[in-house]
Amino acid sequence: MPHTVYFLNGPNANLYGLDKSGTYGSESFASIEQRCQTHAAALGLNLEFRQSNHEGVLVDWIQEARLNASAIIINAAGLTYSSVPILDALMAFDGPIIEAHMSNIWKRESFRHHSYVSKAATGVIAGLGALGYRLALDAVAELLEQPA
Ligand code: DHK
Repeated sequence: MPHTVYFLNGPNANLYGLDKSGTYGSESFASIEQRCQTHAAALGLNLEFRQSNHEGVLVDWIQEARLNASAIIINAAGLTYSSVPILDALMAFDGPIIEAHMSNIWKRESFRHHSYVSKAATGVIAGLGALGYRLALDAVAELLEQPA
């Protein structure tokens, strides 16, 4: 049975490629997902790639992952810096958790320098754009190969 990985994306991630500031590059969110799906398939992973603008929906999906997934990759976007409910849900998940950000959040405004998600994360990848998402998939593939 292939491992299932939930890749959860938070508010406004659907606007990647459209955002005028260029912070998140020019690739569309749909194209980023497609490249992640191709990479996950090559790694033998079953990928659930989802996006929501709503905190409670993300919490529901993290709880769902407890039953259906071996690992979580999460870019909680703006909720990274405020969401105790997302942190609490992640703390109840047993497998590896990778926190991923397109941008280098530590090079940006100071309000982006404290992440609640990091408290639950196995590791953090930031600043590499969509490449970081594929590296996050590489990381979970390796972590899931290791004996528990
Ligand atoms: C994405 C967002 O939407 C921001 O709110 C975060 C993150 C950074 C990213 O780099 O992917 O601050």
